[in-house]
Amino acid sequence: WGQDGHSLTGAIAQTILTTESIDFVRNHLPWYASGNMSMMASWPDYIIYPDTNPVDYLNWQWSKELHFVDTKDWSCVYDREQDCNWSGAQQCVDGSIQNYTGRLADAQQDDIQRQEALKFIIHFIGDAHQPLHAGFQGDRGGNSIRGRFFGKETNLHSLWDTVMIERRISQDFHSQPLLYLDYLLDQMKTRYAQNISDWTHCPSTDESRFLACSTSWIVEDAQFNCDIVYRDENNQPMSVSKEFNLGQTYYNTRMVILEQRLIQGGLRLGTVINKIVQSTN
Ligand code: DCM
Ligand code: DCM
Ligand code: DCM
Ligand code: ZN
Ligand code: ZN
Repeated sequence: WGQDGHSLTGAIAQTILTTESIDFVRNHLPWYASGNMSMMASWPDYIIYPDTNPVDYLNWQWSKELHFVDTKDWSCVYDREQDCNWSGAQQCVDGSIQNYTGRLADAQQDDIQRQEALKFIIHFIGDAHQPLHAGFQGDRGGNSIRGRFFGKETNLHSLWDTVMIERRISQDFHSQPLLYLDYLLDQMKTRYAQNISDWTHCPSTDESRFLACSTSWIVEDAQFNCDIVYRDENNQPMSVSKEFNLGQTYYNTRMVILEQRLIQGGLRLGTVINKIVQSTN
Protein backbone atom coordinates (compact mmCIF):
# COMPACT_ATOMS: atom_id res chain seq x y z
CA TRP A 1 0.00 0.00 0.00
CA GLY A 2 0.90 3.65 -0.23
CA GLN A 3 0.86 6.09 2.66
CA ASP A 4 -2.94 6.11 3.10
CA GLY A 5 -3.33 2.33 3.07
CA HIS A 6 -0.59 1.80 5.65
CA SER A 7 -1.79 4.64 7.83
CA LEU A 8 -5.38 3.31 7.79
CA THR A 9 -4.20 -0.23 8.61
CA GLY A 10 -2.25 1.10 11.61
CA ALA A 11 -5.19 3.22 12.78
CA ILE A 12 -7.67 0.32 12.54
CA ALA A 13 -5.27 -1.89 14.50
CA GLN A 14 -4.83 0.80 17.14
CA THR A 15 -8.56 0.66 17.99
CA ILE A 16 -8.42 -2.99 19.09
CA LEU A 17 -5.23 -2.87 21.20
CA THR A 18 -5.55 -3.89 24.85
CA THR A 19 -4.40 -1.43 27.54
CA GLU A 20 -1.17 -3.46 27.93
CA SER A 21 -0.59 -3.36 24.18
CA ILE A 22 -1.08 0.40 24.04
CA ASP A 23 1.74 0.77 26.61
CA PHE A 24 3.89 -1.80 24.84
CA VAL A 25 3.54 -0.03 21.49
CA ARG A 26 4.34 3.33 23.08
CA ASN A 27 7.48 1.85 24.65
CA HIS A 28 8.63 0.13 21.47
CA LEU A 29 8.14 2.92 18.94
CA PRO A 30 10.39 6.01 18.73
CA TRP A 31 9.28 8.60 21.30
CA TYR A 32 8.16 11.04 18.61
CA ALA A 33 5.50 8.61 17.41
CA SER A 34 3.67 8.96 20.76
CA GLY A 35 2.55 5.34 20.55
CA ASN A 36 0.76 5.96 17.26
CA MET A 37 1.20 3.01 14.87
CA SER A 38 -0.32 4.90 12.01
CA MET A 39 2.40 7.52 12.17
CA MET A 40 5.23 5.00 11.73
CA ALA A 41 3.42 2.71 9.28
CA SER A 42 5.25 3.94 6.15
CA TRP A 43 8.72 3.95 7.68
CA PRO A 44 9.85 0.82 5.74
CA ASP A 45 8.99 2.63 2.46
CA TYR A 46 10.51 5.90 3.63
CA ILE A 47 13.94 4.35 4.30
CA ILE A 48 14.44 2.63 0.92
CA TYR A 49 13.88 5.49 -1.54
CA PRO A 50 16.44 8.21 -2.33
CA ASP A 51 13.79 10.95 -2.49
CA THR A 52 12.81 10.38 1.15
CA ASN A 53 16.12 9.06 2.53
CA PRO A 54 18.91 10.43 0.30
CA VAL A 55 21.71 9.88 2.81
CA ASP A 56 21.03 6.34 3.90
CA TYR A 57 18.75 4.58 1.41
CA LEU A 58 21.51 2.29 0.07
CA ASN A 59 21.98 0.76 3.50
CA TRP A 60 18.35 -0.40 3.52
CA GLN A 61 18.10 -1.95 0.05
CA TRP A 62 18.26 -5.44 1.56
CA SER A 63 14.79 -4.86 3.01
CA LYS A 64 13.12 -4.12 -0.35
CA GLU A 65 12.14 -7.68 -1.14
CA LEU A 66 10.59 -8.15 2.30
CA HIS A 67 7.52 -6.16 1.17
CA PHE A 68 6.11 -8.75 -1.23
CA VAL A 69 6.27 -12.23 -2.70
CA ASP A 70 6.01 -13.33 -6.34
CA THR A 71 3.92 -16.42 -7.10
CA LYS A 72 5.77 -18.65 -9.52
CA ASP A 73 2.89 -20.19 -11.45
CA TRP A 74 -0.08 -18.34 -12.91
CA SER A 75 -2.88 -20.03 -10.98
CA CYS A 76 -3.03 -17.52 -8.10
CA VAL A 77 -1.91 -20.11 -5.60
CA TYR A 78 0.73 -19.07 -3.09
CA ASP A 79 3.04 -21.95 -2.25
CA ARG A 80 5.32 -20.88 0.56
CA GLU A 81 7.93 -23.60 -0.01
CA GLN A 82 8.28 -22.68 -3.65
CA ASP A 83 7.62 -18.93 -3.55
CA CYS A 84 9.32 -17.85 -0.32
CA ASN A 85 12.24 -20.27 -0.25
CA TRP A 86 11.03 -21.65 3.06
CA SER A 87 14.12 -23.77 3.71
CA GLY A 88 16.42 -20.92 2.70
CA ALA A 89 16.51 -17.19 3.36
CA GLN A 90 12.72 -16.65 3.30
CA GLN A 91 13.22 -13.17 1.90
CA CYS A 92 9.58 -12.34 1.28
CA VAL A 93 6.67 -10.70 3.08
CA ASP A 94 5.63 -14.04 4.63
CA GLY A 95 9.10 -14.86 5.97
CA SER A 96 9.66 -11.31 7.17
CA ILE A 97 6.43 -11.30 9.22
CA GLN A 98 7.46 -14.60 10.82
CA ASN A 99 10.96 -13.30 11.50
CA TYR A 100 9.96 -9.95 13.00
CA THR A 101 7.04 -11.22 15.10
CA GLY A 102 9.48 -13.73 16.61
CA ARG A 103 12.02 -10.99 17.33
CA LEU A 104 9.47 -8.63 18.84
CA ALA A 105 8.24 -11.37 21.19
CA ASP A 106 11.80 -12.21 22.22
CA ALA A 107 12.79 -10.29 25.35
CA GLN A 108 16.46 -11.22 24.71
CA GLN A 109 16.52 -8.89 21.71
CA ASP A 110 17.78 -5.41 22.48
CA ASP A 111 15.46 -2.39 22.34
CA ILE A 112 16.75 -1.20 18.96
CA GLN A 113 16.06 -4.61 17.40
CA ARG A 114 12.59 -4.78 18.89
CA GLN A 115 11.74 -1.26 17.78
CA GLU A 116 12.82 -2.08 14.25
CA ALA A 117 10.82 -5.33 14.40
CA LEU A 118 7.65 -3.48 15.44
CA LYS A 119 8.04 -0.87 12.68
CA PHE A 120 8.46 -3.64 10.10
CA ILE A 121 5.51 -5.70 11.41
CA ILE A 122 3.13 -2.72 11.26
CA HIS A 123 4.02 -2.22 7.60
CA PHE A 124 4.39 -5.80 6.36
CA ILE A 125 1.06 -7.02 7.76
CA GLY A 126 -0.47 -4.20 5.72
CA ASP A 127 1.39 -5.21 2.56
CA ALA A 128 0.41 -8.87 3.13
CA HIS A 129 -3.18 -7.75 2.45
CA GLN A 130 -2.54 -5.93 -0.84
CA PRO A 131 -3.32 -8.67 -3.41
CA LEU A 132 -0.58 -7.51 -5.80
CA HIS A 133 2.03 -7.97 -3.09
CA ALA A 134 1.42 -11.64 -3.91
CA GLY A 135 1.29 -11.03 -7.66
CA PHE A 136 2.73 -12.91 -10.60
CA GLN A 137 6.43 -13.32 -11.13
CA GLY A 138 7.34 -11.60 -14.38
CA ASP A 139 5.18 -8.48 -14.10
CA ARG A 140 6.72 -7.19 -10.84
CA GLY A 141 3.47 -7.43 -8.91
CA GLY A 142 1.60 -5.51 -11.60
CA ASN A 143 4.18 -2.71 -11.87
CA SER A 144 4.90 -3.73 -15.48
CA ILE A 145 1.23 -3.76 -16.51
CA ARG A 146 0.52 -0.25 -17.70
CA GLY A 147 -2.64 1.51 -18.80
CA ARG A 148 -5.19 4.16 -17.93
CA PHE A 149 -7.61 4.64 -15.05
CA PHE A 150 -10.28 7.29 -15.74
CA GLY A 151 -8.01 8.34 -18.61
CA LYS A 152 -4.95 8.90 -16.44
CA GLU A 153 -1.77 6.88 -16.97
CA THR A 154 -0.83 4.46 -14.22
CA ASN A 155 0.16 0.86 -13.63
CA LEU A 156 -1.80 -1.96 -12.02
CA HIS A 157 0.32 -2.00 -8.86
CA SER A 158 -0.02 1.73 -8.18
CA LEU A 159 -3.72 1.52 -8.94
CA TRP A 160 -4.14 -0.85 -5.98
CA ASP A 161 -1.45 0.72 -3.72
CA THR A 162 -2.64 4.31 -3.99
CA VAL A 163 -4.76 5.48 -6.92
CA MET A 164 -8.08 3.84 -6.04
CA ILE A 165 -7.76 4.73 -2.33
CA GLU A 166 -6.88 8.36 -3.11
CA ARG A 167 -9.85 8.61 -5.46
CA ARG A 168 -12.17 7.21 -2.80
CA ILE A 169 -10.95 9.67 -0.15
CA SER A 170 -11.14 12.69 -2.42
CA GLN A 171 -14.50 11.83 -4.03
CA ASP A 172 -16.44 10.52 -1.04
CA PHE A 173 -14.70 11.81 2.09
CA HIS A 174 -13.86 15.46 1.34
CA SER A 175 -10.17 14.49 0.94
CA GLN A 176 -10.05 13.70 4.66
CA PRO A 177 -8.49 10.33 5.51
CA LEU A 178 -9.89 10.53 9.05
CA LEU A 179 -13.45 10.55 7.72
CA TYR A 180 -12.57 7.49 5.63
CA LEU A 181 -11.13 5.83 8.74
CA ASP A 182 -14.47 6.41 10.54
CA TYR A 183 -16.26 4.81 7.61
CA LEU A 184 -13.99 1.75 7.59
CA LEU A 185 -14.35 1.31 11.37
CA ASP A 186 -18.11 1.53 10.95
CA GLN A 187 -18.03 -1.11 8.18
CA MET A 188 -15.92 -3.29 10.46
CA LYS A 189 -18.50 -3.10 13.25
CA THR A 190 -21.60 -3.52 11.09
CA ARG A 191 -21.19 -5.21 7.71
CA TYR A 192 -18.24 -7.36 8.86
CA ALA A 193 -19.21 -7.83 12.53
CA GLN A 194 -19.89 -11.54 11.95
CA ASN A 195 -16.52 -12.05 10.24
CA ILE A 196 -14.23 -10.53 12.85
CA SER A 197 -13.81 -13.69 14.87
CA ASP A 198 -12.98 -15.75 11.74
CA TRP A 199 -10.57 -13.18 10.41
CA THR A 200 -8.62 -12.87 13.65
CA HIS A 201 -8.22 -16.61 14.14
CA CYS A 202 -5.67 -18.63 12.31
CA PRO A 203 -7.42 -20.08 9.25
CA SER A 204 -5.10 -23.07 9.17
CA THR A 205 -4.50 -25.19 12.26
CA ASP A 206 -0.88 -26.04 11.47
CA GLU A 207 -0.15 -22.32 11.64
CA SER A 208 -1.90 -21.65 14.96
CA ARG A 209 1.36 -22.09 16.88
CA PHE A 210 2.70 -18.98 15.12
CA LEU A 211 2.20 -15.43 16.36
CA ALA A 212 1.02 -14.36 12.89
CA CYS A 213 -0.77 -16.51 10.30
CA SER A 214 0.96 -14.79 7.42
CA THR A 215 0.99 -17.80 5.10
CA SER A 216 -2.81 -18.03 5.19
CA TRP A 217 -3.20 -14.29 4.63
CA ILE A 218 -0.98 -14.44 1.57
CA VAL A 219 -2.83 -17.48 0.24
CA GLU A 220 -6.00 -15.34 0.43
CA ASP A 221 -4.18 -12.41 -1.13
CA ALA A 222 -3.06 -14.43 -4.14
CA GLN A 223 -6.55 -15.84 -4.71
CA PHE A 224 -7.95 -12.37 -5.41
CA ASN A 225 -5.56 -11.91 -8.32
CA CYS A 226 -7.04 -14.34 -10.88
CA ASP A 227 -10.65 -13.54 -9.96
CA ILE A 228 -10.69 -9.77 -9.82
CA VAL A 229 -7.36 -7.95 -9.79
CA TYR A 230 -5.89 -9.04 -13.14
CA ARG A 231 -9.27 -8.94 -14.95
CA ASP A 232 -10.47 -5.93 -16.87
CA GLU A 233 -14.04 -4.60 -17.11
CA ASN A 234 -14.86 -7.20 -19.79
CA ASN A 235 -13.50 -9.97 -17.59
CA GLN A 236 -10.45 -10.36 -19.85
CA PRO A 237 -7.07 -11.14 -18.24
CA MET A 238 -4.63 -8.23 -18.09
CA SER A 239 -0.99 -8.65 -19.02
CA VAL A 240 2.23 -6.76 -19.72
CA SER A 241 1.63 -7.02 -23.47
CA LYS A 242 -1.49 -4.88 -23.59
CA GLU A 243 -2.50 -1.58 -22.05
CA PHE A 244 -5.55 -1.54 -19.81
CA ASN A 245 -8.29 1.04 -19.87
CA LEU A 246 -10.30 1.03 -16.66
CA GLY A 247 -12.87 3.28 -15.02
CA GLN A 248 -16.08 3.27 -13.00
CA THR A 249 -16.94 -0.44 -13.36
CA TYR A 250 -13.55 -1.69 -12.18
CA TYR A 251 -13.47 0.92 -9.42
CA ASN A 252 -16.96 0.13 -8.06
CA THR A 253 -16.53 -3.63 -8.06
CA ARG A 254 -12.93 -3.77 -6.77
CA MET A 255 -13.15 -1.10 -4.09
CA VAL A 256 -15.30 -3.35 -1.87
CA ILE A 257 -12.56 -5.97 -1.82
CA LEU A 258 -9.83 -3.39 -1.34
CA GLU A 259 -11.65 -2.04 1.72
CA GLN A 260 -12.19 -5.51 3.09
CA ARG A 261 -8.44 -6.10 2.82
CA LEU A 262 -7.65 -2.86 4.70
CA ILE A 263 -10.02 -3.89 7.49
CA GLN A 264 -8.63 -7.44 7.63
CA GLY A 265 -5.06 -6.13 7.72
CA GLY A 266 -5.87 -3.72 10.56
CA LEU A 267 -7.72 -6.33 12.61
CA ARG A 268 -4.94 -8.86 12.18
CA LEU A 269 -2.18 -6.37 12.97
CA GLY A 270 -3.93 -5.41 16.22
CA THR A 271 -4.51 -9.06 17.08
CA VAL A 272 -0.86 -9.97 16.45
CA ILE A 273 0.37 -7.16 18.71
CA ASN A 274 -2.06 -8.23 21.45
CA LYS A 275 -0.84 -11.83 21.10
CA ILE A 276 2.80 -10.81 21.30
CA VAL A 277 2.20 -8.65 24.37
CA GLN A 278 0.30 -11.48 26.06
CA SER A 279 3.12 -13.92 25.28
CA THR A 280 5.72 -11.65 26.85
CA ASN A 281 3.80 -11.09 30.10
N1 DCM B 1 7.40 5.35 -3.15
C1 DCM B 1 8.23 6.42 -2.81
N2 DCM B 1 9.26 6.78 -3.63
C2 DCM B 1 9.48 6.08 -4.76
C3 DCM B 1 8.66 5.00 -5.12
C4 DCM B 1 7.62 4.66 -4.26
O1 DCM B 1 8.01 7.06 -1.79
N3 DCM B 1 10.50 6.44 -5.55
C5 DCM B 1 6.28 5.03 -2.27
C6 DCM B 1 4.97 5.16 -2.99
C7 DCM B 1 4.07 4.26 -2.22
C8 DCM B 1 5.01 3.22 -1.62
O2 DCM B 1 6.34 3.68 -1.84
O3 DCM B 1 3.51 5.00 -1.15
C9 DCM B 1 4.79 1.89 -2.25
O4 DCM B 1 5.66 0.95 -1.68
P1 DCM B 1 5.18 -0.53 -1.41
O5 DCM B 1 4.22 -0.92 -2.46
O6 DCM B 1 6.42 -1.36 -1.26
O7 DCM B 1 4.46 -0.47 -0.05
N1 DCM C 1 9.89 9.46 9.17
C1 DCM C 1 8.89 10.22 8.59
N2 DCM C 1 7.80 9.61 8.07
C2 DCM C 1 7.68 8.29 8.14
C3 DCM C 1 8.68 7.50 8.74
C4 DCM C 1 9.80 8.13 9.25
O1 DCM C 1 9.00 11.44 8.55
N3 DCM C 1 6.58 7.72 7.65
C5 DCM C 1 11.09 10.13 9.67
C6 DCM C 1 11.11 10.36 11.14
C7 DCM C 1 12.60 10.40 11.45
C8 DCM C 1 13.26 9.82 10.23
O2 DCM C 1 12.22 9.33 9.40
O3 DCM C 1 12.97 11.76 11.57
C9 DCM C 1 14.24 8.70 10.50
O4 DCM C 1 13.64 7.72 11.30
P1 DCM C 1 14.59 6.69 12.05
O5 DCM C 1 15.58 7.51 12.84
O6 DCM C 1 13.66 5.89 12.92
O7 DCM C 1 15.24 5.86 10.98
N1 DCM D 1 6.56 -4.83 -5.71
C1 DCM D 1 5.81 -6.01 -5.66
N2 DCM D 1 6.23 -7.11 -6.34
C2 DCM D 1 7.37 -7.07 -7.07
C3 DCM D 1 8.13 -5.89 -7.14
C4 DCM D 1 7.70 -4.78 -6.44
O1 DCM D 1 4.79 -6.05 -4.99
N3 DCM D 1 7.77 -8.16 -7.71
C5 DCM D 1 6.08 -3.64 -4.98
C6 DCM D 1 7.03 -3.05 -3.99
C7 DCM D 1 6.63 -1.60 -4.02
C8 DCM D 1 6.14 -1.34 -5.40
O2 DCM D 1 5.84 -2.64 -5.94
O3 DCM D 1 5.50 -1.41 -3.21
C9 DCM D 1 7.14 -0.59 -6.23
O4 DCM D 1 8.35 -1.29 -6.21
P1 DCM D 1 9.72 -0.62 -6.71
O5 DCM D 1 9.91 0.58 -5.83
O6 DCM D 1 10.73 -1.70 -6.50
O7 DCM D 1 9.47 -0.27 -8.14
ZN1 ZN E 1 2.83 -1.84 -3.15
ZN1 ZN F 1 5.63 -1.87 1.45
